[in-house]
Amino acid sequence: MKKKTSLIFGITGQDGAYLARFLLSKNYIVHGVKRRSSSLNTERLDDIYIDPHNRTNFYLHYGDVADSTSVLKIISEIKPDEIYNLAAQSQVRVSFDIPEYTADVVALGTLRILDSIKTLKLHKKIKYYQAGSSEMFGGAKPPQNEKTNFYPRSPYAVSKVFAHWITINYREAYDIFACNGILFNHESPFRGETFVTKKIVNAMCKIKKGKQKKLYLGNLYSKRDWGHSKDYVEAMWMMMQKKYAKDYVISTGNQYTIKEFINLSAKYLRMKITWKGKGLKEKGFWNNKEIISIDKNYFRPTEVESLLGDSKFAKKELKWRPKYNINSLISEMIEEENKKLK
Ligand code: NAP
Ligand code: G4F
Repeated sequence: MKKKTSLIFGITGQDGAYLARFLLSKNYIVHGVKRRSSSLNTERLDDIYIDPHNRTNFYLHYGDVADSTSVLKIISEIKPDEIYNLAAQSQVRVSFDIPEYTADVVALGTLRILDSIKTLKLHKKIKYYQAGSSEMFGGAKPPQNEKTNFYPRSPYAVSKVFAHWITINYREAYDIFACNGILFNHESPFRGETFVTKKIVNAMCKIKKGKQKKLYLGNLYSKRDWGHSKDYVEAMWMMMQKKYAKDYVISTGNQYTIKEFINLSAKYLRMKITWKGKGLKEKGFWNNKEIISIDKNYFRPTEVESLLGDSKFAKKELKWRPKYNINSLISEMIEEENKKLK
C-alpha cells in the first residue's frame, strides 16, 4: 500500500516532536517545516533525525508561516495527504508583549496555509488539522465543550479564535477537509521551559539537588485541565482519519490549581512544602527554607481562571481515551528532568 505523506508546520515544538514520532510509527512519510534560527532548534527531533543522504521517510524544510511564499512553495512541492498546522507563538503571557507578531503567526499563518491549499487546487487531496486551544474559551464558565461560546482573554487566544473560524470558513466555502482540535493544556518532558508545569518540575528537581535556590511564580490559583502531549497528538491523527471534518474538544476532564500541581510534584519528590502568607506575600517553604515566592511580573493583564474540558464528543466519535493521568504525567516529567540533571 502507498505510504501516506504528512506535512507538519511547527515540527520542532513539543507536539510536533511527538506527532512526527507517532506518524513515523504509522509508516507515514513525514515532512516538517522549521524556522531558520541562529542556533539549532531541532533538539526535540535529534534522535529521529537521520543523515539527509540516507533518509527515506523524514524530511525537514526551512519555512515560516509568516512568509506566504515559503508556505505555498513547500505545499506545492510535497503535495501531502495531511497537513498539521501546529506552528504558533504559543506563549500566552508573551502574546501581551508581542500582540501583532502573535496575530500574524497564529491567525494569518493559518490563513496562509489554507489559502495555499485552495490556490494550488489541492482541496480534494489534502486534509488539514488546525491546532485550536482551550484558551479560546478563556472566561467562559467551565466545563467547556464544542458548544461553549468563546471568550478569549489574550492576543494569543483572540488569534486562535480567528484561526478556528477561518478553518471552518474554508471547509464550508471551498470543501476542504479542515478540522479544529480544541485542545486543553498538555504537557510532557518536551514542554517548553517557560510554561508553568515544566518551570515547576525543573525548579523543584534542581532545588532538591541544591542546584537552584528559589522558584518565582505568578498566579497560583488559576485552574488547568492538564493532559499528556503524547495522548493529544494521537487525537489529532484520529480526527484526520474520519470521513468528514469536524471540531473536537480534547481534555482529561480533571482540573488542578498551579499550587496543587506544585504540591503533587513535591510529593513525588518526597519534599514537604509548607505554605505561609497570602497574595503577593504567599511563600512556599521546604526544610524551613523559602523556596517559592510570588513575582507580580508573571501575572497576566487578563487571566484565564478556570479551564475544564468536556470531551464526551471525541470519546464517542473518535473512541479517543487518554492513557496518562496527572500523576503519571508528573512522574514522567520529573524522571526525565532528573536524568538530564545527572
Ligand atoms: P510549541 O512547543 O511552542 O511549538 C510551536 C511550534 O511552532 C515550534 O515548532 C515553533 O518553532 C513553531 N513556530 C513558531 N512560529 C513559527 C513561524 N512563524 N513559522 C513556522 N513555525 C513557527 O507549542 P506546542 O505546545 O507544541 O503546541 C503546538 C500547537 O498547539 C501550537 O499551535 C499551540 O498554540 C497549540 N496548543 C497547544 C496546547 C498545549 O497545551 N501545548 C494546547 C492547545 C493548543 P521554533 O521551535 O523555531 O520556536
Ligand atoms: O503554563 P502556562 O503558561 O499555560 P497557558 O497560559 O494555560 O497556555 C498553554 O495552554 C493553552 C491551552 O489552554 C495553549 F493554547 C497555550 O499555547 C499554552 O500551551 O500557564 C498556566 C497558568 C496560567 O494561569 C498562568 O497565569 O499558570 C499560571 N502561572 C503562574 N505562574 C504561570 C506562572 N505561567 C507561566 N508560564 N509562568 C509562571 O511563572
